[in-house]
Amino acid sequence: MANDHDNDQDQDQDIDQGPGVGVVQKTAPRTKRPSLYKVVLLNDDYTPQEFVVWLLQAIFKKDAEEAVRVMMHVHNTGVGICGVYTYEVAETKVAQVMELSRRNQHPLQCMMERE
Ligand code: TYC
Repeated sequence: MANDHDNDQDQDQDIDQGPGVGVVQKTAPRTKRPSLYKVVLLNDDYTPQEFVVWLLQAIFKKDAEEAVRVMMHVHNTGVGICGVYTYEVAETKVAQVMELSRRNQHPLQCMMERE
């Protein structure tokens, strides 16, 4: 990854060849950027707008204005992105949305999609 300064994590290995002698060998980078996943919200006719706005603030850390904007986008288009996260974070947020919706008896649906 010669031109990739963001992820330039080549590691040098010092091969032991006795006292005073060493060969520095460059190995391939062992780290990769994690895959990212969009968490998307689906529209329905029953979940109250206020609940969706509250959820976007509570789970996705949106401020009030952004939460209303995302909720209205989902309401008007059928689908919208709440955020982009690594796999485990996205999975946790989807589970939190589904559990809060279920507990409040709303049919709100949320899913994750590989970016
Ligand atoms: N369409 C819903 C209503 O008018 C509001 C809503 C918005 C529901 C976004 C779900 O993901 C959603 N009550």
